[in-house]
Amino acid sequence: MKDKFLDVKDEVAKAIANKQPVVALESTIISHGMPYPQNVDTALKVEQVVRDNGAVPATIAVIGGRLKAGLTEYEIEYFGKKGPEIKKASRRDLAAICARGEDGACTVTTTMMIAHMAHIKIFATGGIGGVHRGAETTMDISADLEELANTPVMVVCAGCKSILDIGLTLEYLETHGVPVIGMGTEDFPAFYTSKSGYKVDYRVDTPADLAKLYMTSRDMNLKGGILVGNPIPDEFSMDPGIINPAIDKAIAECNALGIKGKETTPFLLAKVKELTGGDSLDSNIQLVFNNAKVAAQTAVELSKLM
Ligand code: PSU
Ligand code: MN
Repeated sequence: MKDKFLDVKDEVAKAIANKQPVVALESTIISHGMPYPQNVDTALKVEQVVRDNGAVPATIAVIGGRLKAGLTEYEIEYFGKKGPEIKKASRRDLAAICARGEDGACTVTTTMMIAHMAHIKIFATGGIGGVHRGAETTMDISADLEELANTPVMVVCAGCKSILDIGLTLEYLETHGVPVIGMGTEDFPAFYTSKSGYKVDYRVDTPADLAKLYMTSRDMNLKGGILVGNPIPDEFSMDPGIINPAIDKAIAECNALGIKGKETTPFLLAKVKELTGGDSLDSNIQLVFNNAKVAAQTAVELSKLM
């Protein structure tokens, strides 16, 4: 399918037209979230996990000024190789990137936007952006939260990293009316570990219940998305005694170097990975697979309700 700005890959367009399950996947995680070649390998495997669980994957990106819902293997490889050279595209970048015919890596924000344009309802990622520690002076609050407040896509993530102020992130989501759901848990997960010390609003135990919740929100015409915190499986969870000091050190270095704005999150992600000697990357990959599985199963249940 083609329109003025958006290209929906044939397989994805067919699935959407036939009310079959589709799961959106983001591309910043490929270009900025992981190193090459693990990023390409993971991106392709995540698509396979979505397929194995009965849904069609649609990795979302901007290529040559076109919004893409669904990438080819070649395009995923291209994205992974170019890595952080590709501009990280948030909401404010989208028009400029398209007007200039450039490439853009889609964050949670722009993946939600493009998924919604393409009528995709469920999106799986690793972690979302949020309110940064020290935001009371820097005002660094991810546009992801604003998008969750406004765009009706369900985002399945493993919570957020404590590179953020998780408590303030949840406060912000509450203010903006975003339901925060725990998949099989009352605890909001902290990405590398299953518990952040904060509670979710509601616990849900099955993909069918997630699908029903999403449908109810849409039927009620409520604006905004739903955030699902799906904890990292125990066997891949990290030792808080290792990950927490690494995060603290990464933040201290970030502040000392005066890194600001959109560079902050990619810097922190890379630093944490460096400080944990690759262990954090393994956990990161596994939790993305786990989110893709839950998202695909939810999309399957959702297609039964449509
Ligand atoms: N947090 C992670 N992994 C990620 C990101 C955040 O644990 O890959 C990426 C996502 O694409 C997210 C973006 O949408 O960073 C948020 O960036 P910022 O904090 O600049 O809004
Ligand atoms: Mn920011």
